[in-house]
Amino acid sequence: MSQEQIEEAGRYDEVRAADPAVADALDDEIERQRDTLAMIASENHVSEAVLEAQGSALTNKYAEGYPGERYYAGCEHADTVEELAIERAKELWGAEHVNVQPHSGTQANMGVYTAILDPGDKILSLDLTHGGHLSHGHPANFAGQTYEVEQYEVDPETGYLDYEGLREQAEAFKPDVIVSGFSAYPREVEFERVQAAADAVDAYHLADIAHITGLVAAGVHESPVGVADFVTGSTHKTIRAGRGGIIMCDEKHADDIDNAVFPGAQGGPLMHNVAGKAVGFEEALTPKFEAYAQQVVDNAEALADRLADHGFEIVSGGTDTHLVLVDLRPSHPDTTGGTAEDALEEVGLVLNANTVPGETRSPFDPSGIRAGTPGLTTRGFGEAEMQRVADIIANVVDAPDDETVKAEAAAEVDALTDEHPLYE
Ligand code: DSN
Repeated sequence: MSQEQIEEAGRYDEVRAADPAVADALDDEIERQRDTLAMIASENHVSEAVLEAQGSALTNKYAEGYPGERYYAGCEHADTVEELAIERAKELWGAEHVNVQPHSGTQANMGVYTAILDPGDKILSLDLTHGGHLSHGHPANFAGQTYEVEQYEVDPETGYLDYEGLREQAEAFKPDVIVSGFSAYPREVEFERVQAAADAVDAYHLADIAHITGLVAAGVHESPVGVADFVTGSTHKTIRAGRGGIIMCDEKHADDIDNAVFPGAQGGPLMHNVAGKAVGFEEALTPKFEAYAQQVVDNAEALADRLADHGFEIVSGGTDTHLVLVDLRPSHPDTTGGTAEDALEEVGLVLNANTVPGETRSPFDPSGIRAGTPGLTTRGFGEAEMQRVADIIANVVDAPDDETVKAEAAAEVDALTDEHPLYE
């Protein structure tokens, strides 16, 4: 096909022929991603290559088991793809053993819990409102319902993890596992200090690096691999390898982890997603990805600095990672995170309302907003653009009902998305 024919045919013409309603929604989603600023800290834009791999015919294949030891015939190409994903992951993170089959970060955590805990065993993890994650033991999640959970908090004054406090809490609670790794913690995690707390009570240490997989792989964040007993992550956030999860551990835990994932917690792996992981990991094994990861962090710092200049309270005073957590209460006592999220979405900037340490509102309409830079950095944004983004956030949050302000902000979003196109 000529370029013109390809453009005319459109991205989803097979889907359109079979199902116009779904094709419309898929087209609209591409348009939405092109025309908005994706700042949900856990999101990113994968490459066309990862998209293609995830849309491949491997979706048809059952491959229960592991390469060379499957329960079904016809797995030779599934084996190739899974072996490539594993080898590349080992190289990226330096792990002895890798399981690439978890369907998500939560499934990866479930795999580790299944491998090492019995129902009623004890988990010590960070409170959700302080930046933890549901799968670390929230009462609404299987982990909270299956295990006995106690939670630690960040220091209310500094917003940093309190490693001494964690150790004291561990000595009192005597957990079977301490979970480190977070979904709304903007500072570098000192995994050795968490390990010291775990060692003090002879507990396992599970480091969930879902948010920072890419930063760790690129060496711009300390690595827990070789420190913690188990490292879990998701593969679609900072690592840009498409939706899924991953577990890393030493060889001595390999069989326990593999058996816990399959047949313990999952059935057939999503081999098309494993193919996406393989392709995304290959892309991440390049100097270009290292530069990307460093830019993600530089951009987050630029965003935090400019928001602070506008008078916003940045939790912990800044960031070392890909995300910025803003406590709106001191600067905008009458504006909830939900109001800010809605007004920003109206102008095309998509982030999420988030709880903050010492939360005084509800998780459904909390007091903060969380903004991440992985997606915008993939689009090619640098620090200068992040300052413009911070100005949009500040102007809209200062006047969420002012239509003139919002029209100006929407025009600036259009300018930024035009300057840095996506999925052309
Ligand atoms: N829901 C993701 C996040 O936004 O942090 C984590 O699973």
